[in-house]
Amino acid sequence: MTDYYDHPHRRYNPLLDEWVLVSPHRTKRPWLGQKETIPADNRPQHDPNCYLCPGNVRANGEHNPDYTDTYVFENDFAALLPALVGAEPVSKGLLRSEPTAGECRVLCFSPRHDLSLGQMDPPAIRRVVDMWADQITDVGSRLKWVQIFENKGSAMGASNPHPHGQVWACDYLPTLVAREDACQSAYFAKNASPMLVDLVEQELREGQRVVAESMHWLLIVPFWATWPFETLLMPKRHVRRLPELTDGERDDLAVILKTGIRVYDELFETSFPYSMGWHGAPTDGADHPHWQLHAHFYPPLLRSATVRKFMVGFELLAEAQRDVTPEGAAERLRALV
Ligand code: H2U
Ligand code: ZN
Repeated sequence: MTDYYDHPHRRYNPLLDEWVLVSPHRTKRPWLGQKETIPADNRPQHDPNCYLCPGNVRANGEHNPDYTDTYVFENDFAALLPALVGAEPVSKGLLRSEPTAGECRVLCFSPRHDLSLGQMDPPAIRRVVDMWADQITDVGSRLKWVQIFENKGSAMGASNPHPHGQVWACDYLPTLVAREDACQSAYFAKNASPMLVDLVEQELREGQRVVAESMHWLLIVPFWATWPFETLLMPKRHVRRLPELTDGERDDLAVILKTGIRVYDELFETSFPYSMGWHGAPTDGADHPHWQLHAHFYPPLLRSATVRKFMVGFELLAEAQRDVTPEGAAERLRALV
């Protein structure tokens, strides 16, 4: 019997209600694409020119304190600003806009300029987990969506190698989040169970897409992944938001984060670039039982430290596409755990 997953097929993404084209037979095609050069990485523990290192001056003239674990400050170049008094939506035929308000912060993961999140030790990563959860509680008390994320590596547009993440929080549900919300809500209405809690069960049963499993967490390459080594990290029990995580779940999260990032780094023997971020129930005061907390990792690399995937051509114009199957990607990552 031929496995139809060896042939071109489409896979459905139930979180975003969209499809991805999978073309596994194409993995043997010759590749003459761009080779990027990897800059040598021998960073000092403290860089006097880094605007995130302890004690240094930022763009606005402020000095960072001599912080010893994590440090949060308001982004000096925030993409979202406090509400503009009297601002109204505008609608002129097909042209619509609305005012938005929000808040942006920078999260320093460590005083050490030379480390990445994955190179920190688990107790230090645990403090980052606590910082993330505290941001949801604090900023979430004012705004309905708190997006926590990390851009790692210049390939993902990070402006500084100092280990750091960001918070962009807003008074509306952003496009992708609104779609995840609608999809999880429709699934819950139909199945009386949160979509991603059911997914954890199914992926544990099937096993082929599992990268790592711990007592409380599951790391998989989603069946519908669009980026070659995209992963999805979920708690095994139903948890809606980061602050709900228990002590044990937070410690365990620190360990599986370290494992996942180490495996990424080992895959192409490079400090693996990615954008990662947390999705949980909106912080608008409602219960949202359909929501399950999860983190997405979107890494751009395809076949080496220098060959990355670009979303171009058919993907920009028609539908996302991948060659290597999610099962093949998971197998390669799992072998390094
Ligand atoms: P990225 O490296 O992921 O781009 O994040 C760095 C953020 O730090 C970026 O959003 C902010 C930038 O606006 N920043 C400050 O807030 N103060 C500074 O002195 C420089 C950069
Ligand atoms: Zn630094």
